[in-house]
Amino acid sequence: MNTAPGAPVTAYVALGANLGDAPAALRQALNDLGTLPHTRLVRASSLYRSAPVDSSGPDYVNAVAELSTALGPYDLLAGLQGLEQAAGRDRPWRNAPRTLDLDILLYGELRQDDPVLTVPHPRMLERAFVLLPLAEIAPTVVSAAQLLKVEKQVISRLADR
Ligand code: A4P
Ligand code: MG
Repeated sequence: MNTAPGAPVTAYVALGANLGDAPAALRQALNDLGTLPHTRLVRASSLYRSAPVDSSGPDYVNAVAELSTALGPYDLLAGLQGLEQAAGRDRPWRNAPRTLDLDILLYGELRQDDPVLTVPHPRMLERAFVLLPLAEIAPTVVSAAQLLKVEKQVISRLADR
């Protein structure tokens, strides 16, 4: 599935963690994203805190990063999974608490739905913990109507990145 790098594409990645020192894990991951091959970190949102949604354990810390990457979407996904592994990610069950989760929200204009990769991320529009940080760094990507739909979800801005 590995492909040669092509022209740079803008991709948005959601970061989440609710085990260990979650803010530290997210800050480390934001740095590490810029070290992926053919990839540059363009901007990063603040860190946000919210209760687990369809998950368990401590509150989550979430953020969104904008990347410029010449990696293809599957290579980017593999790179993100490598960073999750390096952060000690265990997968005992779906939606289990985690030290680091990195999901591709958007990859350019790509629309893809297969067992390995679905973009746009199928649950992103349901989640304030994705839409608020995404709107912070990419206000034109999220509409007011989309933000209105998640406005009742409790989420607080924790810190600058
Ligand atoms: N996969 C398919 N599409 C993608 C994509 N766009 N980005 C596949 C990343 N991976 C994608 O992921 C399972 C499989 O999804 C991968 O093998 C990949 O090929 P995973 O990270 O192992 O499993 P997961 O995290 O349990 O599933 P997923 O789908 O990431 O979970 P969700 O739906 O994103 O939910 N509550 C709060 N407050 N904050 C959170 O961050 N996160 C979740 C995870 C639940 N509740 C939360 C939070
Ligand atoms: Mg994931």
